[in-house]
Amino acid sequence: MKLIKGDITKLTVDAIVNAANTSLLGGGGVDGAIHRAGGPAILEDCKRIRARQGGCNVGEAVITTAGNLPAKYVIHTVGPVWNGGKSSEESLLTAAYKNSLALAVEYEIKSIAFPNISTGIYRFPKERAAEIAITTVKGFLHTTGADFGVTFVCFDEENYRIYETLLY
Ligand code: AR6
Repeated sequence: MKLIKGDITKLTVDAIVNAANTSLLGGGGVDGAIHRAGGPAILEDCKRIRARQGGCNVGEAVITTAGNLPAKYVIHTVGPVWNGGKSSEESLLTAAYKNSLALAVEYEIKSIAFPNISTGIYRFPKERAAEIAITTVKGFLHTTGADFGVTFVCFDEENYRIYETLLY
């Protein structure tokens, strides 16, 4: 597992993960950045998925082209909106990481980069979100024996410091 500070749209990995919403139609934050940098092919794929299954539920994940990005795929997952912690937010965030990883295995992806899902517009407490992200990824790699590189990409300094403390 690797940690970097920066913009996930710049990474040359097999898949980058998007912190999307249930509509899959784009938004602000990292979602906005991915659609802006990747171009319209990503939204076209998202619309096809919407036509098929009506979007993406919280905790689930879908996969599209990465359009003009250096990555091959974008895995769109939907983290929970933080609502005080009593609305299954922790298990839904765990599911978002797990289901993204399961899709990665299915597509024979060898390298994947995650943003800090739910910790922006969705206001999930950053420290707890980082613990969940790291524990879930570690657990998944351990139990499945999956062999791929996972990069945590922190955009803001606060998240970067939290991950640095937890990982090293
Ligand atoms: N690269 C990596 N990380 C980024 C980037 C970037 N270019 N830009 C922002 N982040 P957020 P959420 C970080 O708000 O909380 C959208 O409108 C940011 O610092 O993007 O899951 C969706 O459509 C933060 O740590 O996602 C949804 O409606 C992290 O990405 C909603 O926001 C996640 O922040 C999802 O909210």
